[in-house]
Amino acid sequence: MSHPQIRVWLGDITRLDVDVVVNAANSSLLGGGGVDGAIHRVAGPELVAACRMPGGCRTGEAKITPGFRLPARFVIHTVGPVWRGGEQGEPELLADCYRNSLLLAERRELSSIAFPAISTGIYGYPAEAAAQIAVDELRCLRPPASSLKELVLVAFSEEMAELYRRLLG
Ligand code: AR6
Repeated sequence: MSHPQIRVWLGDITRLDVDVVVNAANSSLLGGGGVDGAIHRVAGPELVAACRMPGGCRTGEAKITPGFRLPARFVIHTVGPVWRGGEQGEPELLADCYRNSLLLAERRELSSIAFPAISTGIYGYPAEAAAQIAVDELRCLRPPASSLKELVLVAFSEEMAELYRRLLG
């Protein structure tokens, strides 16, 4: 089994020069606020055109597009769950976001991927519980033929970076 390196990076995900950045999108995939707005602003109008997919993207699923003007070659759009107290399947759906994004990156033979803290902004998921899910999913062993070498957890605040560092030990 393969064991990609996990690192924490503090800053704006749109500046990262990795193979693919993950976007915390909504099910329309047509843009929004938070990290989604930042990614669309930097990638340019071609991104919204590429995101016009029949059916959009359901919660927990992941779809890939080019990165256009971003330093990253691709964007994986995933839709995190809206926090409704934790009894509505939120943990499983959030884990699906990480799992399906990693699988999609492997299917495209990509080696580096960066994740924002999906659902922890506008969607209200408590930061510590969400960070634990992110760390658990990224720590899962990958298949021997996996292309993935580097997994980046992007924190947009010092608190989130500390949280990731603590959970990673
Ligand atoms: N780089 C890295 N992380 C960021 C950035 C950035 N440029 N900007 C914000 N974050 P959010 P959600 C962090 O709200 O909770 C949109 O409208 C932020 O601090 O972007 O999944 C979509 O269209 C937080 O930790 O995503 C959806 O409607 C994390 O990214 C909805 O928001 C996620 O916050 C999705 O909400």
